[in-house]
Amino acid sequence: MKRKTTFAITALLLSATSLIGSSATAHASSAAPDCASFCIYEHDNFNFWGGRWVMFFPDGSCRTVKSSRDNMASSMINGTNRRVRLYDRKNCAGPVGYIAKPKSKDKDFTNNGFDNKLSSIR
Ligand SMILES: [Ca+2]
Ligand SMILES: [Ca+2]
Repeated sequence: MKRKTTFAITALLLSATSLIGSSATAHASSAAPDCASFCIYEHDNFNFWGGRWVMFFPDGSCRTVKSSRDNMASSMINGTNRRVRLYDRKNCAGPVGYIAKPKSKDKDFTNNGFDNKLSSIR
């Protein structure tokens, strides 16, 4: 009985160690930044050279970017399972300017005609 318990604890410790090991490896090998929710970055390539950025938690309602971050976004990471719509105008008015697919990244909005335009998201 005692031997069984010892074995169980050892197995638990081993699995915990391998979990820590694998997550550390994943972190070290991922050079590109990530975003747990929906993030916009002032610069191309996800804020790689430093700059302003904003994280949103999209839930289907409209979020207007605050004025200090208005018309700023040049790249985005959508870490959510939602399709996020980006608008040039505040309060999600007017046409959708850009649609961010679930679990997608775009390192530059220029080729989408949407660089430095983002004012609200839904
Ligand atoms: Ca705008
Ligand atoms: Ca692009």
